[in-house]
Amino acid sequence: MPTGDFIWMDGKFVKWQDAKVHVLTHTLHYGLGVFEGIRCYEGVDGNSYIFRLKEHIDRLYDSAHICEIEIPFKKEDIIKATKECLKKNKLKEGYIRPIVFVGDGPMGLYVEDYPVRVAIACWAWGAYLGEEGLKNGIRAKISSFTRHHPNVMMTKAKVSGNYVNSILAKKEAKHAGYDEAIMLDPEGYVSEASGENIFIIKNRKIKTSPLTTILPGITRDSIIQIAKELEYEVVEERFTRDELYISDEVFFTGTAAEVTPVREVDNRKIGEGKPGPITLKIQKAFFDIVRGKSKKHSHWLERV
Ligand code: PPE
Repeated sequence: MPTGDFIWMDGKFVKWQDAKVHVLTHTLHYGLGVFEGIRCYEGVDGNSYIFRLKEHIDRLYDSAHICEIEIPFKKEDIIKATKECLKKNKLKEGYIRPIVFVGDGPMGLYVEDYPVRVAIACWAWGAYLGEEGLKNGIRAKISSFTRHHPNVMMTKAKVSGNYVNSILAKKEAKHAGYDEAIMLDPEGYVSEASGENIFIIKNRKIKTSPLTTILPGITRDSIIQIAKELEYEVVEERFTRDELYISDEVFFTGTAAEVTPVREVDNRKIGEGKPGPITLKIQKAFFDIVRGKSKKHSHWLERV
């Protein structure tokens, strides 16, 4: 992974090769850490803009709150460090990864007082599911792995340990020759993909899974607003696997995946088996906003 030369760690920048942790780092053993994934785009004016930075940092603090982790920095400090990280690494465009984790010292599950550490790294990251996928759509498979039960893992928190479920599902889908896994919730309704939220469209009506077993995606929220402004009806409602099969269009949203069309699910063509017109319209509106081509929602862009 081509990361930048510098990583912000616990309040200061260190060289990439010096951003190390001890093998007895608590999070490494038990998975109790929280993180974010944020994108920065080069705008049409040549400046860099971070997409919905405030909302990502708010979610980082919410994730920490859910896990009873106290972040030893103020939100303003993390926001400032995120911007500095891009500048220091001379990245005009890229992906930013803040992570809050429990450091080394005590072991065992119940620890009264543990060291909370924070790091922010950034790197250049192209289309998550490939340029080809972004343009022509990807093939997805319903996973044999169920998405977290909301009383087993906290799905509103972006917890490191939650991603074991995602990795198992993603590997299974890739081994079977697909690009991505779609997971059902414990009751059998469509939840989300391994690292993306999901939208379906039927007769111009747009549906996305409600905030029950999913990560409340910031891209998902942006797309709901964009679609409504384009005068589509959007509902947050549970839907089944077969409803997915007979949709006219399906797409994924995520910071990394942006707006990626899905052209096939479980060997069933979705619509005509290529990105549908509404998906393409929404995708274009999204990219116009993140690159500042459209002045709508300019408050979503934070100048670096
Ligand atoms: N669901 C999950 C499980 C998830 O991990 C993500 C982000 C989303 C939905 C979409 O959320 P948002 O980015 O706020 O729109 N997944 C991150 C994972 C990337 C990785 O492989 O690491 C991301 O897109 O940054």
